[in-house]
Amino acid sequence: VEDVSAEQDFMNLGRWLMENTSDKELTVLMAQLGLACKATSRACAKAGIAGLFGLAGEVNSTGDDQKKLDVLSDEIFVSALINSGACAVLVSEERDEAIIVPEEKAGRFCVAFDPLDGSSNIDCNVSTGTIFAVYEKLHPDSKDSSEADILRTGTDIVVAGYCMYGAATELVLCFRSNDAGVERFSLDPSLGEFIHTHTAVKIPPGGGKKIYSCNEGNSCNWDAPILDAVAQFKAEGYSARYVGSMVSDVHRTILYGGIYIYPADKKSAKGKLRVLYEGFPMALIVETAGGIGSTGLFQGKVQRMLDLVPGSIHDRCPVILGSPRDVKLVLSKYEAGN
Ligand code: P6P
Repeated sequence: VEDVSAEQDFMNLGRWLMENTSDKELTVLMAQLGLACKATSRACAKAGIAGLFGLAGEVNSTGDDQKKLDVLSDEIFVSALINSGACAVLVSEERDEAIIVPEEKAGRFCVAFDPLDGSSNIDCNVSTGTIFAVYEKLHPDSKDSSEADILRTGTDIVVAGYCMYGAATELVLCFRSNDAGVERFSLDPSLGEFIHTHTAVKIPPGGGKKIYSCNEGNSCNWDAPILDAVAQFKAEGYSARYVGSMVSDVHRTILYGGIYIYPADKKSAKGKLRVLYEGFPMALIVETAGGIGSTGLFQGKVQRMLDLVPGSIHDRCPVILGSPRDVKLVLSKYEAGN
């Protein structure tokens, strides 16, 4: 066996899962999530040819215009997850209500997902992505399931991940139960397999590449601490990088270091981003990579994002996440009593 050459030793997602979790139901669930990511990647790549650009005419729970690819990717994930036989509750950004999986197809896990986050970028071919968080039911042996199984703190998450549909299609996973850390897989289209490329990814400490990422078009509504922090980043020579697609902005932040900020402001007391399928998964991945995920001042105190308890499946929270040095600089502005 030792003489198998490295280039023939494909560590694909399936093999990585088998070697890193003994939970067969979770392995099937993750394999189905991987299939849905591949199918969504293919749909995004073919959108122009297949006439999938443009609006589907509906509006989703966020109030965004639903684009054809949004609807298609939502259906791909819902079908893959229900047919995994591993899910009991599904929450999709594209659906107002949670899906309680029929008993004959139900399993132990609950998945919250944004099937195509950043979809406003689709028609101009800017990268988008899928973001997901996996919980185990509160009472796995019970036949009953409800939203209560998923309206929990981010510290209960079993697996967090995202898939970025960019120049390459890249899947990033974090198994809370596993000390492997943040794992990167890149899709080899010729094989149709996610190949493991990086293990135990760590975010740079901050102050290296000096990048801050936020929508400065909202700065007229920001509170003083955020204004002061962004002013300091500029004074220190930081570059502004903002794609407007959370997966792209957070993936760059994890790999290059820096900070991604979508704060609460005068117009939106909870900010814009959703707790279950944007804030939580990204905060868990960033924390596992050695970074910080904070809400900034929220509901009267500066909080660790993962400690929140969402009040509803589409609840929102402020997001300040990235390299420790950079997030601490922002939080110091709150401590300064700004
Ligand atoms: P804004 C996309 O709609 C999204 O949910 C995230 O992917 C992205 O980071 C953010 O909203 C962009 O919001 O207000 O800057 O357009």
